[in-house]
Amino acid sequence: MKFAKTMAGILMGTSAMFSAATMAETHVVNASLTSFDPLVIKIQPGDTVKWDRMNGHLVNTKFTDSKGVTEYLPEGAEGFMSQMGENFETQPLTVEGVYLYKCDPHWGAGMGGAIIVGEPTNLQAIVDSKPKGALKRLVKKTQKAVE
Ligand SMILES: [Cu+2]
Repeated sequence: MKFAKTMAGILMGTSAMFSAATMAETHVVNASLTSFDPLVIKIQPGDTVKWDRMNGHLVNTKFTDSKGVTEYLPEGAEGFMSQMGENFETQPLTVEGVYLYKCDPHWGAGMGGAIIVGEPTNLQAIVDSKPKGALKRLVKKTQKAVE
């Protein structure tokens, strides 16, 4: 009897892991000229994002301005930076919230994007930081996507 119970526990644990693994998706964002398509992407926690057609582009979550370097990520999430031209794929994004990134060579042309993992927990905090310029436009588009 005890054995049967243990086996059931193991089987249940295994199937839970299996379903989490099969449900995780990889979402593709294409770089095209000086924009990302889709510009805002909504995914579930545990999913990954992969960028394609990245020749001449990169993705970077570090934004530099007169105040220094800022990352617009949910609390506890890790940023990322790809190599130039790399069709980069993130680790599974498990922390819910908004992740902003940009392409450094084309950020002057507004080449940035947003990943929304689950609920946009930190979006209001980003809005409250009063972003300017291209960042402000990116935040506006992110707000539009969650309306
Ligand atoms: Cu670019």
